[in-house]
Parts: sequence; C-alpha cells; structure tokens
Amino acid sequence: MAVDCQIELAKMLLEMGQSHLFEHWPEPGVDDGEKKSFFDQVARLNASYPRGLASYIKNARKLLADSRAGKNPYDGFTPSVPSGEVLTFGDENFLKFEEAGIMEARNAAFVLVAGGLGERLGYNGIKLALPSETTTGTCFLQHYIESILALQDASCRLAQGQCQAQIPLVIMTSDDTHARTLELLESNAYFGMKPTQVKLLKQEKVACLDDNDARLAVDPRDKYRIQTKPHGHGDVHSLLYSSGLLNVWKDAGLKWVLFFQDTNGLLFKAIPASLGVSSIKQYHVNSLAVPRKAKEAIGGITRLTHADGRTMVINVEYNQLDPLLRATGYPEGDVNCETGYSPFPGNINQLILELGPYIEELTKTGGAIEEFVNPKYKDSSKTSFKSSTRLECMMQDYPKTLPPSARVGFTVMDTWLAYAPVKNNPEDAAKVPKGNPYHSATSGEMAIYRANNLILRKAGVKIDDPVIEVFNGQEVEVWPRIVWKPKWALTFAEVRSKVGGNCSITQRSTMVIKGRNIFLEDLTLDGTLIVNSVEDAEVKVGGSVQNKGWVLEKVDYKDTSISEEVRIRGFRIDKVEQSEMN
Ligand code: UGB
Repeated sequence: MAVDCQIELAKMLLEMGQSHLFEHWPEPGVDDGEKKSFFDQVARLNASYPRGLASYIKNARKLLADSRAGKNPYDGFTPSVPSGEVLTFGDENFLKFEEAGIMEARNAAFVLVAGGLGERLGYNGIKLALPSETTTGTCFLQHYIESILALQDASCRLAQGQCQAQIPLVIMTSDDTHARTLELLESNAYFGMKPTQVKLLKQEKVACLDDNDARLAVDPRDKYRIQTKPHGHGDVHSLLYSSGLLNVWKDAGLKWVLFFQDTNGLLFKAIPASLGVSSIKQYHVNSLAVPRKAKEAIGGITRLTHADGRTMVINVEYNQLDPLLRATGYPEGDVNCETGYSPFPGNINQLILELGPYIEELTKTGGAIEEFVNPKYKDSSKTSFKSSTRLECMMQDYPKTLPPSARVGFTVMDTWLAYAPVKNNPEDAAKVPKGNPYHSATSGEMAIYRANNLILRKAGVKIDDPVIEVFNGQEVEVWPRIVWKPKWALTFAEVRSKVGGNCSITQRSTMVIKGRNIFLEDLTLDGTLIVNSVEDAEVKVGGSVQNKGWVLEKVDYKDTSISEEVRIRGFRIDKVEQSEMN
C-alpha cells in the first residue's frame, strides 16, 4: 500500500479517537513489516464496510449510547398482524402457486448465506458439507444444488424448449468457511452445476469495540492487529450490491432473488409455492414463515406502525415481541389465537425479493442494513464490557429502510414441509423442553423422512404410522426412510403424477428414488428398495418387494470412534439387505 494511503488511514483513525491503536508502537524502522500489515488490515476493514470505517465507528457510538440508555428500538411503534398468504399443502390454491413458482424459477437467482461456523452445532466441518440425511449421505450443498438444477429443468420444460436458463447461485462465505466451501465444490465437480453458475462472495469480519466510546479493540495476540468478529448474515446485501451481480442479473432478464440458510433440508419443498406467491401477489419482499406458538423462540413477522406514520413489516425477535405487545395495549402479550397459534407467524429467514425494487433500494443504501449491538456489560453502570463487542446485522432486517409503498408480505407453510434446520448439538437439543423443536442433526434428518412420507400419503400411498424412538436423548418420530432426488419431483403435482394404483409401505422400509421418470404403481414395499434410472428412461416400479432392509442402529454422540457426522444424529444405518431396480 502506498505511504500516502497509510497516512490517510492513520489520520482518519486519529480523528475518530483511535490514537490508542498506536500507543505501543516502537519508533520507525522497528517492526515496519507488521506496521504495514496493520494498515493493510485497516484498509480492508475500511473498504468492506459501506461508507468506511469512520462510519462504522460513528454508528457504533450511537448504538452503544442507545444500548447504555436502555433505549428500545421499537419505541413509538405499535405492532399489528400483517397480511400474507397462508398455504395449505396440496389444495388447489397450493397447486396454483406451485405452478406459477415453477414458471418463474427460470427468472430467479439463489443466494445462500453460509458464512457462519455454526458454533451451537459444535460440528468441526462446514455445515454445507454435513449430510442432510444418511440414507443417501447427500450433503446440504449437494441437495441445494440438485434442487436448483431440478427447478431450472422443470421451469425450462414449461417454456417448451425456448429456454437456456442457468439459474445463478451465489454463496456468501467468510474466512471461516470460504476455503472449505470451494474445496467441497471443486472436489465434487460442483455437484453437476456449471462452475460459471456459482459465485462465492466472502464477507469480511468487522472491528471489535472495547468500550462505549467505540475504541477499536487490539487483538490480544498481536498488537498490530485489530480484533475482529463476524458482522452477521446482513452483510449479504452490501456484498451483492458491491459485486455488481445484481445489474448483471437484471440485464439478463432475471426478476427474483431468493435468500436461504445453510442447513434446512426441507426448504426446496416450499420454494415453488412461495415463489408463486411472490409472483402472483407481486410482493417486493416475501418472507417464508411457519405457524408459531405464542412465545416460541423464533422471531415473529409483524407490522409496525410508528406514531409519526412510518410503517414496516418486519421480523421482531421473540424476546422483543411479547414486551412490545404488552406495552402497546395488549396486556397479555403474545398469545395464541383461535387457530392455536400466535397471529404473528414465525420467521424462518428465507426471503424472496423482487430484483428491480431491490436494486433501487440498494442504490440508495449501498446495501447497508440497520445494525444492532449486544454488549455484555460488567455491571449495571454499563460503563465497561466483559469482553469486546461489535456491531451486527441480519439479512431479514432489509425491509426496515423500505418506503411504505413497498409491497412486503409473507407466506406461511406447514412447519413439516418447510423448516427443519440443523443448529443445535446433541447435548443442548436433549435439553429442549418437550414439544419444542430440537433443530439438531437427528431431528433435521427425521423431518426429511416425515415430509416425504406425508407428501406420498397425500398422493395416495398407504404408509404405516411412524414409531417413536429416542436418539441422543431426543424423542423423534421415525417414518420409513424415503428419499428422492429433486429431479424426481419438486412439486406436489409432480409427485402425484408419478404415483398410481395401490401402493403401500411399511414403517421399517427404506426407499431411494434416483431418476426422473420413475413411476410407482401398485408397489408393496417391506424392506429396502433403490431405484435408479439413466436420464429420461422410463421405469415402472410395482409388485411386492420384501427383504431384510436397512436398520437404524443407535449410537452415542460421545462415542468418538464413530465419525462426527454420524454420531451427532445418534444412529447409523446398517445396510443389511436391499433390492435394486435399474
Ligand atoms: N451466517 C452468515 O452467512 N454470516 C454470519 O456472519 C452469520 C451467519 P444461524 P441465527 O433459522 O431459526 C437466524 O447462526 O443468525 C449464515 C435468524 O436471524 O444459523 O442465530 C449462517 O451460515 C433468526 O431470525 O442463525 O438466526 C446460516 O446459514 C431465525 O430465523 C445463517 O446465516 C433463525 O435464523 C443463519 O445463521 C432460524
């Protein structure tokens, strides 16, 4: 870096009250290399934050002062129930939205936020590499890519041969995940996607703050480094904006951007219908949501109206929603209504944005998202912190800056269909109060089987009831282990068109469907059946299949002789006997 750039940065730091950073620097000529790398880091921090590091320090001072004063960010706002679309899986309305969503998919781009390490899960790898289920061992990234490719094909088929669409996929990584994400893609030939379809954007961490004056924290291990921590998934907006990709997509005629998280094995079952909702209802912002029990620990989608007339539809974190309701004329706070659920649907943090209005908004904001700070104070005087803090931001806070004319809605789907993230380690999951979701590798895998079974049941297949089992201290429903490749079916209409006659499946069964044109007709399955087909070959599967099958064997998460991927779910699959059809 040129010396005058270093001088500019040093001046900025001094003006912003950061002289302590240089306090212990020896005279010129000593540690010059380290000093240079200090400025390299400052330059990176400056360039990666919308409007630079000085702006970060200013924002931090304001937010820290508000936090110290105990200011509620929702002061002056009154909550009310927003309007959105509540879908019932498999009914006419649902089918209509699914069809519209498949039509639109060729105009979509997908953005996967995967910069988080998942400390709560305590898994040593990146979460995208974790198997979503262990019947086939398909990892989350493979499942996501295959789902996008299947959407692309299904959408193009509807366009009747006119379509060359290659749906783009952006993956936001961080220093914690970047190299391993790239390696996962490269060592698996991008799971069938063209490498040019996939772009990785790496988020930078932000500077840590030592006190209420927003003095930047020096790294305890290196006096020439500023300590940094992740800024949160909200970075995705400024990264997309600065990458220039949004305009490339617009020029290519794309219309939608879909944001999603790293470990939800069900998400793509909900994508076609929710994209259809965005398209038919012309939503600029569509948040996917699930029914939420009052006070359940997920954010609620809420309309907020300010005394000064401002209004927004936004996720309000559960610990803020209940007090906000109590303070604004709802003495009982967040309570279930006649449906048995809170009227405020639960945010699952999957967003569908219309590209045009999104670009317009980011052109104004540069992609900056309203931030928050969460210092852990030493005592009630709130004058010092237990450890350094930093500003954070969340991608779902994007609508906070939108004008009231923006069409912001949501789509509620059944939880069993749309949401089963893998976030918690076995020990913590086992402590989750009964009836609440575990969000563990165990529950995430079982939820995939459950959803597939419920979909097949709705399509007319007779399936035994699940049995209840306990793995790693978590009580779960065990359904037949049925999985299919996304290209077999993405929508309910597709599933229905591929199932006929009288099919039945016993609880101890496993079925894997790997090809596109596989039709189940009068199949009786009691055991394990794997069906393969080469591209576009038609395979009819019927008759009685019976064998010893694949058996779930319990394992303990503490048993380190077993791989981490397996033991965190509390079972492994013993592949005793199977039938294969090709
Ligand atoms: N992520 C990043 O890409 N970068 C970061 O700096 C941090 C995370 P978590 P969180 O699904 O129930 C969210 O940690 O943030 C990625 C919503 O905010 O799994 O605690 C990371 O890789 C919350 O409202 O979740 O909570 C992952 O893909 C609720 O909806 C994603 O961001 C909650 O998810 C989420 O990170 C939920």
